[in-house]
Amino acid sequence: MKIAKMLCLAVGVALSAVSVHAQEITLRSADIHPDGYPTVDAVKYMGELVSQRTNGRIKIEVQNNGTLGNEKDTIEQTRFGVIDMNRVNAAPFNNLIPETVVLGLPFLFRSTEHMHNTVDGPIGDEILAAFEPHGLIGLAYYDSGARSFYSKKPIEKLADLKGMKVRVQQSDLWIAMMEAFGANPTPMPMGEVYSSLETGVVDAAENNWPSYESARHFEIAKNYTLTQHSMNPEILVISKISWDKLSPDDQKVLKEAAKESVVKMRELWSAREKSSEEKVRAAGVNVITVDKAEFSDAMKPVYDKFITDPKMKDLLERIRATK
Ligand code: BDP
Repeated sequence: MKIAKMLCLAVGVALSAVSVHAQEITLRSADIHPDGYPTVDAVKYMGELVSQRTNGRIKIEVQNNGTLGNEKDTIEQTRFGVIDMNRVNAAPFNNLIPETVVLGLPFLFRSTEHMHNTVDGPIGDEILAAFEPHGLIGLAYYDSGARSFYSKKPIEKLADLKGMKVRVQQSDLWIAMMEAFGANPTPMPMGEVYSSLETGVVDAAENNWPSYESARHFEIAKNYTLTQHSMNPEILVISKISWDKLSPDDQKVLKEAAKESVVKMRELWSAREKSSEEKVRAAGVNVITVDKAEFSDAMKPVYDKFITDPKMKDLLERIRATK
């Protein structure tokens, strides 16, 4: 009798362990971009891989279009486990995680290849590791091309930015950068930029071709000036609270799928950069080329302000030395 009872108990424990193990997990992932934007499709692709590799047990549900809120707010919600995953540009992390600042520094990356070599190697890993004390696990970097100005009045030289009200992302680095360009920075979330351009709250903003096109800012700010002042990448994170609930095996599946989604994203990105550029050119946007040296020469105060301690100096030096 006693043995039978014990057996029953053992079977019961084993069964409950199985059911806990087999529990379905749906990870909600935030993105402000619309359907079809490369960041959105990359995380969906990662979700397909994860679902295949866990026999449908773990799913990623991408909630894009900013339905979960603006980037700064969703970062906070991700830190507190309200949102599981988040794909955000590096800029809104800057004030929270100083290591991320180096990635956005003006005229730092010499080429897409230089940026890839930096984020794909030990420097990239080191910056992702800096997320953990802030309740976030950095999973991957995605491309974001180069950011350039767009404005109602054409910007043809540095002096044209003088006093211009320019929307920036919510980051002290970006505020300082605009001040160094001579502009008047107005930080705000991406979702407010269209109406702010329309009503004249700002005269200009800056972004890559795909965002300029997908957010339809080209309809109002019809001059696009190829300053290409920053190649700040996108970052995919998962809440540490959600992460710690996963088994080490599941964590491995997620990490690998995230890495593989980077390869896919880079293909999607280069195609989208071209198609977005074609679309806005066809819509009659005035594309302006400038003397980039004039703009980059004005950036010394930004480096002086943010690259002060030995850690940041070292990071910057190693990025510069990267091929
Ligand atoms: C886009 C990024 C997005 C940022 C946006 C912005 O993909 O994450 O929110 O720029 O400027 O390029 O706010």
